[in-house]
Amino acid sequence: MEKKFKRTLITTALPYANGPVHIGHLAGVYVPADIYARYLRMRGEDVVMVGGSDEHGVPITIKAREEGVTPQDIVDRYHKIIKDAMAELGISFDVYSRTTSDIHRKTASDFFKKLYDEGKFEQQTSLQPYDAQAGEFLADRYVMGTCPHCGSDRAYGDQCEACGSSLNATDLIDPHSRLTSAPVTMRETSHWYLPLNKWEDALRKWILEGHKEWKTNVYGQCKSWLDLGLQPRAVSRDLNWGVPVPVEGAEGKVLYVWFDAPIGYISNTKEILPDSWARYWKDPESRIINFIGKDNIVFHCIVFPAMLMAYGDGYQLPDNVPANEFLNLEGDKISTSRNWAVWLHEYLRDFPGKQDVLRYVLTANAPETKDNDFTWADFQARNNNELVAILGNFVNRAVVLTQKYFEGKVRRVAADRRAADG
Ligand code: B3M
Ligand code: ZN
Repeated sequence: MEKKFKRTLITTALPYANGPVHIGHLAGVYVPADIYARYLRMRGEDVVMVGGSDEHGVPITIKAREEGVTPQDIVDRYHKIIKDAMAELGISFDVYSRTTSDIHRKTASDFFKKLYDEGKFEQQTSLQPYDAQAGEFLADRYVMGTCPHCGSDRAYGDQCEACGSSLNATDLIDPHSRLTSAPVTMRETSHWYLPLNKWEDALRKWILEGHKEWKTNVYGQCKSWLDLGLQPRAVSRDLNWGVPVPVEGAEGKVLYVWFDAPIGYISNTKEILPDSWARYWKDPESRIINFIGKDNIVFHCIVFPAMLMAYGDGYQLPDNVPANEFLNLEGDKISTSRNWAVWLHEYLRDFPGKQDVLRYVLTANAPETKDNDFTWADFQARNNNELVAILGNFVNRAVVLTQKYFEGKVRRVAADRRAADG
């Protein structure tokens, strides 16, 4: 039996504010989430859609370093570009905020503090990658090397994008620093770890037994993760950009970006609904749906749920995590660093007034079950053959026949009628 919910919280993955958004982000996350939110609203349901920029983490500091500006300059620039472009495309966020907001810093900091005070973390001293030439610890993405699983030589210290496996920097073969290209050395430092292993049984039960209806790509990734066995995961980093770790003796340490970012969904809900936000998070009659891309599955299905379980206090886990596959561009993987993308803000500039054409093409060609390809030839064909010829003709005939047989009058649709009846 399908359970009936009173309200729905739709979350959309928070794009890193280290660049503008492109059609891959749109097809994977924002257009499908927007369609779903609009559909529920049309049915008169209580729905809130939250989004915002992910403004912490190494992608931001790498970009700032490349340009010789501050991380704050980078996030201010791209947050505005992303926010304006999403609004112009008509993505109907109820809030589009940012993880550098005061409310988010406080929410994330308090979240960590509660888990810390309750002894939910393990503190471990370990050897971490260090760039002796730069005199800095190297977080995740500053380390590059060869993936021990698939052999790709472009794997990062937290994840291999070629095969999707999640990594620790110490797993990499021949790791080197992206700052100076120097070989990575190891130096001792102390961090807090969330013992995912302690939540493994609960996660297994919740996902593998409780959510067999999830998309096969999502369920399958979760299953292989769980079958490999979960390990404690560090939730702090030696970095000078992020939410400071709110405990004594943690100078120079910030929350790991993947610890603070999903808490952004909570902060953003609080920001627009300061009095009623908890209804969307803690009422068992509410449901939470996380729209994400496939590279974010483990964080949304394993790590964040484990954080919420550890926190307790009535927080609900997502009811579903619809993750899309990737959209390629003209047969090649979209890449910010190679500037191989159709950027939303540029599309909006080059095709003024044509928001719906892009939305239609990305929907018709959505990478729901496999990676799909966007080509300009297909864009043109769908515009000319499907929108202009088929839809245009359909609308034209409907209008002509309505004039001819119904005196040009149209019956109200149900949602309209409800609104009119007040
Ligand atoms: N910013 C990763 C990404 O853009 C990350 C998502 C955060 S969602 C809480 O792929
Ligand atoms: Zn790999």
